Amino acid sequence: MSSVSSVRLHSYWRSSAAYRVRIALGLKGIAFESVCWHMANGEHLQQRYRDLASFGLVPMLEIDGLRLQQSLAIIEYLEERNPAPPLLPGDRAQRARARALAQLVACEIHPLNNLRVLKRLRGSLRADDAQVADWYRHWCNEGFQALESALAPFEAGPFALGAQPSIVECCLIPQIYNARRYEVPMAAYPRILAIAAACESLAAFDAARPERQPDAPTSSPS
Ligand SMILES: N[C@@H](CCC(=O)N[C@@H](CS)C(=O)NCC(=O)O)C(=O)O
Repeated sequence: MSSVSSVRLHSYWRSSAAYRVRIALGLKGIAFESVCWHMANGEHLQQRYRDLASFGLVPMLEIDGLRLQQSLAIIEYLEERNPAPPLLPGDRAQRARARALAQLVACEIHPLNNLRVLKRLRGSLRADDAQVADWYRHWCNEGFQALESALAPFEAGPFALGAQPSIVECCLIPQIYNARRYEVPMAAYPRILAIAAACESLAAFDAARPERQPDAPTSSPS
């Protein structure tokens, strides 16, 4: 196995894209240090963060002398660097399916509900809290409906692709956290809920939870 020293994840406790990478690092058993940027206060928009992470988005992973951006690219890097346990299936067709399910969350749900999108709705488009929540739930439901029906025929479980968690759970579990935060009704998604329940007992998922991060507030946040 490669050296695991000096792995630093630039993160924010509530960033779901950072949460994906925390899960992947945990599943791979790669120790890391968190460098926290207070996104709600706009720290990720400051030049000192841009100097490190040119996209100005969280997460960024410092590893092997590299600075990696984009959570899915980071997870694929980790997969190639530390192949065990695999987060992608060995079979090419299954790999394509796994990536498609992960991207359904990361490319179809999350970008529409990102902090800067919600800020724009509240700001220049003058949406109120109820309208923003409605927007959030709408896109979350659209994505979860597609995901639920894509997952339903596969009964092997308990995870999306079978006996082990994969890149799909790295993306799905943080999105479920967000959905619960915005009170998206989840009863229509039994397969998604079953996958979430299977992940709950695993240490890597527990350690990656937002509330367990060093920058998580000790009292209940808004
Ligand atoms: N596609 C990117 C998304 C990264 C991203 O948008 N991260 C959010 C936090 S979850 C962020 O930095 N948002 C900043 C903003 O919206 O201002 C990835 O997967 O890493």
